[in-house]
Amino acid sequence: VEKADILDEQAMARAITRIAHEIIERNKGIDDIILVGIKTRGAFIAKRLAEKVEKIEGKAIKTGELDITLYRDDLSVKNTNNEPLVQQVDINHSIEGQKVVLIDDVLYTGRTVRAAMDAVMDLGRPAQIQLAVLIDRGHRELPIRSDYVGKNIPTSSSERIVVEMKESDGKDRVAIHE
Ligand code: 3GP
Ligand code: 5GP
Ligand code: MG
Repeated sequence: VEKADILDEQAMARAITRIAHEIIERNKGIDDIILVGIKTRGAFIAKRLAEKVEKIEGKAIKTGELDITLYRDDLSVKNTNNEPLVQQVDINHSIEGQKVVLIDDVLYTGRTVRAAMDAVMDLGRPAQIQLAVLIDRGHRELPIRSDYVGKNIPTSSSERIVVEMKESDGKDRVAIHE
């Protein structure tokens, strides 16, 4: 059951534009940055951020992708024994001394981000790892926070954030479902 719309197409575009500016400002440019999207929708957000950043700075930014699958019977239920598993690492740049910005659509327990950080650090020693998410829905189970947030949405554990993006869903929209 749909309860509320959180972001429409325009609001999502504005959030991504703002985060692009924040990434550039905080890092004083983009020379030592790699944007790494967590599939599926995190990778779409990463691609949109990369396009935005490249337009603003007038040069290319390094990008990559991680495929991390969660083994949960019920995706809305936390506190299961199942952990996210890194399936594929697609980062064709040296990590050494780079600032890696992980990007996901929704931040929840933080376990996926932890798995992503492990995968990145297996490749080398980054100077920093930062995190950007479109939605922070709370309920962290690890000491993880996002450096860049599109919107904070306090949720109950039984609620779900539905993220639709043009690349996979034909439209851009974020809503809460019960
Ligand atoms: P995403 O890969 O684009 O993030 O995990 C598969 C999909 O299920 C995710 O798409 C996400 O949109 C959706 N989903 C909704 N709630 C959850 C959740 O609590 N955990 C996980 N892993 N996915 C969820
Ligand atoms: P985690 O619990 O590890 O922070 O999140 C697990 C994965 O599921 C992440 O990729 C996250 O984006 C996604 N996720 C968690 N909760 C939700 C949700 O309510 N809606 C959507 N669309 N994705 C979610
Ligand atoms: Mg996700």
